[in-house]
Amino acid sequence: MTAPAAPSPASRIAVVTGASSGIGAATARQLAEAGYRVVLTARRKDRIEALAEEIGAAGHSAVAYALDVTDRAAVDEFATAFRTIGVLVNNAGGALGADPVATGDPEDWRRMYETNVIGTLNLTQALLPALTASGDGTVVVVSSTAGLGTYEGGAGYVAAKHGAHVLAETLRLEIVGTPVRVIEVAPGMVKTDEFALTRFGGDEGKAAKVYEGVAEPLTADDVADTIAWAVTRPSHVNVDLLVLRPRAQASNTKVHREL
Ligand code: 8X3
Repeated sequence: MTAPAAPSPASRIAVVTGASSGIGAATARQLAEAGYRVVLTARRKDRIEALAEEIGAAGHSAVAYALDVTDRAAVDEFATAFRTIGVLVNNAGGALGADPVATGDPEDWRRMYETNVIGTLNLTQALLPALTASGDGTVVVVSSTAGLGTYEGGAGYVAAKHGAHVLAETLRLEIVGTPVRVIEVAPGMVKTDEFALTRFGGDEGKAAKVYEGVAEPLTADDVADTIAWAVTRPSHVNVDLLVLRPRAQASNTKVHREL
């Protein structure tokens, strides 16, 4: 097995979006442990500041920067802080609603496109020069199995995640030959504190139903582990796309539930 590659000095900074909870927070912790200086971004400043403190107390390096990925002016301002960075993890995003196409709220669709696609576009465009300047950059797009296939009630989210998937795939084509690789990680059912709750507007009953009877949904740590693994492969290795699901989930529509 190839040992994890230690980040070179020019590529030691890793920016993680949506780092205030779930997959983003877990990824930040793991990249910090892998030797990166982690820049935590999210809208909720108090959360990322607490996480930066926690990572610092564990003997690693992290700073917090409050940022809304959909605010392009703020993203551009953020990017001026970096001459070089090694890793950008585009994790911010999420689902809103699970309505059929016939009745879905266009505003939910718009917001999902904004966070999952435009947010990723904003950060990637703004930081690509610094990733390239490092001589060894990695863009990670945390998409979803919803980016690869659809399911009933999922169209708004599925459409947005397909957008994120296409962004990753196209960017890889366009920047081949530069010292930047593009990794897409597509998780299936992950049980985090907020994903399903946010999707269902805070309705705990509906959120719980998502995972009902599923033996072991993935955890944020499972996904973070995969991201950290892919990022720490030697520079010439590009893990294009990694799909991960819990064992109990065979597809977007085939989930084993013990009820
Ligand atoms: C989460 C996977 O199945 O809720 O990105 O769309 S799913």
